[in-house]
Amino acid sequence: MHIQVIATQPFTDQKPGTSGLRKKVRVFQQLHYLQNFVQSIFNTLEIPENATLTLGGDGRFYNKEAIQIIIKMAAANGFASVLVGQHGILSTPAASNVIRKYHTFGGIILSASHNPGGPEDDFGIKYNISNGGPAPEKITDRIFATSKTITEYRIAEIPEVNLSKLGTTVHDGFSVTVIDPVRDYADLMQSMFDFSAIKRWLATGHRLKFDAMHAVTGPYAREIFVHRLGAPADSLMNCDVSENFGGGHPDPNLTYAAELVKIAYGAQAPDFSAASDGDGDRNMILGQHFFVTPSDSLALIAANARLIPAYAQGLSGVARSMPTSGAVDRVAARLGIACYETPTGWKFFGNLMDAGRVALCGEESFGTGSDHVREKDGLWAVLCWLNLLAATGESVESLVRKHWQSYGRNVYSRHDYENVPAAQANAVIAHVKAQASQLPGQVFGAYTVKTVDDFSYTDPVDGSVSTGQGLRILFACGSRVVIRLSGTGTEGATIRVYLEAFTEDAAQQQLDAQDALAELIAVSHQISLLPQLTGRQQPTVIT
Ligand code: G16
Repeated sequence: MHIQVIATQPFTDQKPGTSGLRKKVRVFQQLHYLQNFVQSIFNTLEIPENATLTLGGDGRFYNKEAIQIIIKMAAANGFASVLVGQHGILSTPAASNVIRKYHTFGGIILSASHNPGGPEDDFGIKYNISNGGPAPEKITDRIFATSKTITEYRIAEIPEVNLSKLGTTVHDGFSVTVIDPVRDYADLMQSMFDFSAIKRWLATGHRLKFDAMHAVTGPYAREIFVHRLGAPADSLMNCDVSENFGGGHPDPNLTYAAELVKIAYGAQAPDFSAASDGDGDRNMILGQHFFVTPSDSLALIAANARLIPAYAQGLSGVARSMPTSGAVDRVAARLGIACYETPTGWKFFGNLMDAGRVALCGEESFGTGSDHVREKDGLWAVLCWLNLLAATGESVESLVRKHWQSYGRNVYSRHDYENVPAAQANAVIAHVKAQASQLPGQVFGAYTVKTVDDFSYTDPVDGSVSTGQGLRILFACGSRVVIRLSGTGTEGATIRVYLEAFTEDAAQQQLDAQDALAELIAVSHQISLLPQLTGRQQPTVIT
């Protein structure tokens, strides 16, 4: 096999964010840009003999071209083989499953997740390690450092692989196997959940609507919900994968999944509606005229996990990201199991799961998952809910309301201010930081500030420390405001303001979250001066 060594110049902006490197497609299309980053990944790794790389993406624009380049670079950098999803497509949780099931050395996942796709939109790439999870910070930091000094990359001269045809091709001892992306994943799901009970639930007049948002989970949803669980074909919507996600924003929340939300709040609303995102790791759960916040979803799954065959023996522990509400903490306390609070980013859960400390994790950003893989998993979350509905015979709304009655309600909302000029966003953060020492003790209406800090995390397994993970304003009554900048955007900055108040009052629990949090929202503006510093009066997205 002939290997070309191509001279290149470093780029200065290849720092992985919350979940890999995300940039506009046009940035990735610059000469050598993708290749530099891939070579930086490979240079960072010690690739053993006979190593296999898992490879796949969410099918967005530029996926196919990038896959061919990465296959050739894997061949030139010492990998013995590559397992690639058919058409170059693997959902993120399915890729994690492939890495684990076939014990591959690691994986490259091409995805910008919930960000829009197309020639003018976003692309992304991240490396997952052999446990199937996103590379931890110590590896992503090394990749970034390498990208700043890189001078050449290696690429093999082998023919393009026919990604549509399942099977193996070999070039000078280097093999590429195109695998069925759906079967292994669907088998895993069937082994974890009570498919017979869900099937019965669906056969006895209950209706489900699943929106794949023109993204990667379409074929998985068809196999699982229609072929294996017997749901009618019209239970699915937007299930054909498109390179630009039908021109939409494949982010399953109340704003961007508006088509599904309209159905779930309509006259003929299905019993259960759900959506997932671009690469299939996020989920949104809806009942009839009822939205379940991701934080509540996590708490409810934890509280009822024993009804799901995979967790019938109970959970070892749970974890949530810092901005996620404390609802799951209350469940963990009652169950007498450990609960960990990590920074935003699924990569922080990996060590806890590998050490057997937690079985269930979740984030307010519509991510829930368990130790069956090392990524959050949208369809898994949907199946958790279907299993709980089938096992209890309750509706989504009654399950959640009963949960609140029993545990109290962590009223919760996140306000996003997208595409803010970076200088303005930084000014908001700087303004809060500057007051950190004076705020404690100050009274804002019903709220007295208790502490203000910038969250830092020491991984209990390997002792690594991550600082600067989000400003926390904690109030004496237990309510809190968290402010941080997103690490996944590609344009300007996104300010995220997370608002949480706990109530055991039954009347308060009935309120819409925005009404219940109205005063706290006003206090957050008063403290951060966000409206004045950004000129934004309203968030772009409320979840
Ligand atoms: C990624 C990470 C998540 C994180 C989310 C939001 O999700 O995997 O752990 O919660 O981004 O991060 P940020 O608030 O920094 O934008 P995904 O679905 O985009 O891969």
